[in-house]
Amino acid sequence: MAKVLVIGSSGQIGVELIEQLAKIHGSSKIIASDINLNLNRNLQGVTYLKLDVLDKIKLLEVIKKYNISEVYLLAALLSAVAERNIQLAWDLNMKGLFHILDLAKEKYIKKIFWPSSIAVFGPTSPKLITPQTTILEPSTVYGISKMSGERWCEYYFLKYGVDVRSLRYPGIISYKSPPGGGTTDYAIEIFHSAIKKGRYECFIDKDIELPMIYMDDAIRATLELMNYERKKLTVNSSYNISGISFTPKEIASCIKRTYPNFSISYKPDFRNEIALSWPSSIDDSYARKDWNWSHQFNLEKITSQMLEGISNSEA
Ligand code: AKB
Repeated sequence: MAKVLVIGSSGQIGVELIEQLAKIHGSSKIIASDINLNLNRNLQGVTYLKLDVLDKIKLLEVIKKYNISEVYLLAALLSAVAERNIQLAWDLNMKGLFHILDLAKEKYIKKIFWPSSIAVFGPTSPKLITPQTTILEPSTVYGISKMSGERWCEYYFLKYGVDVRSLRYPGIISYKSPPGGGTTDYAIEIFHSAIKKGRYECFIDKDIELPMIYMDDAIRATLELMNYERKKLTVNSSYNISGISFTPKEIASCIKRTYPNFSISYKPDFRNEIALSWPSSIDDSYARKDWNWSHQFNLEKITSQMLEGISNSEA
């Protein structure tokens, strides 16, 4: 029986995606791999493997051994850490993708999910309701790798018929697993800090509005896209996807409704520049039209889920 391989399974998205994939396919069908396995989070029945996506020989071995048909390639360096590790970011974000695309071209894999990001947009892209097709001049290492990756995904689909599907994720908010070095991470740190310390020092300015999505919506979008009929999909690179948009000031005032003494201060660092280069809001009408996408979590609902989830997990 064909199986599903998740590469980068210990990361923020990986941990929650594995849970959902195990529910859909059965845990014995899921192979979870990461270069740094987090053995505390193991799900019963799932096979956990240490795997470096840059090691193509081992990758092929795993794909053959477990009869993998579908791959979720989540291993990547995000925007903030990528700025400090340019070469590693390029190697991991691009070579990892090439390995998987080539294995699909050689017919070892049938279907791929590869996440792109709103980081493909840059200072010259329209800032508001940023369209699916527009100027893409990213100013970050991460954004450059995601933009190039999108072009390669479309190329492999058109030239070789590789079934690769992708979403341009906004900042993803969740509490079950820590985020991995992105610019939108402030919108997660703020909840942990509100509960533990009653205050938060934010690394981007109070009025910078960024697109965000709650993890449950992001996972649902991913699985909906992966299970939709390929011939009905009209975007072969990566779909814009949107949940909500807010500023640090807005999220802080939402937290204050539950924690009236919570305070926020601002000390922008290099991540402020990155945030300024990204859109404030996203037009995801292609996703809505092509596969009926719609988000379910607004800021109030996200805030209550985050505060409750973090409090319960720390109790
Ligand atoms: C980041 O901040 O780097 C990521 C992203 C928007 O892709 N969360």
